[in-house]
Amino acid sequence: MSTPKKPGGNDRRDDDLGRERREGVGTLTRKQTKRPPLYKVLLHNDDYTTRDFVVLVLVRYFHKNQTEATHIMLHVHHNGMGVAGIYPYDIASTKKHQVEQLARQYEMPLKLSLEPEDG
Ligand code: TYC
Repeated sequence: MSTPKKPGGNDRRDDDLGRERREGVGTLTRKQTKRPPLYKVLLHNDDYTTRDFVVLVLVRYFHKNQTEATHIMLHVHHNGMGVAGIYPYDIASTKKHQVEQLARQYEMPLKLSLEPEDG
């Protein structure tokens, strides 16, 4: 049985396969649109970073609204870590560095890490 499709989801791999079948240029066509591996940006709990600072980071760098940001912050506070966002490696890495730099400026010990999305 095939995997059900998300309604309205743009499945680029399926589009590629269709084009490959028509044009017979599988390898080349697929290479151009293959999705990059994704990385989770993880936030780690600590005792000193303020809740407001974590919420600010989630709003400013990870485009969460106030409600979502507060929810994620509390999840990290209670469970030790949580996902701020999921991005291709370069974007994930840049966000990690930008937030760590901001945390350093505000003298907060906030730590972030990256983890491949698929394990
Ligand atoms: N534990 C912190 C406090 O009680 C809040 C906090 C939440 C810190 C999430 C870091 O990633 C974090 N002030």
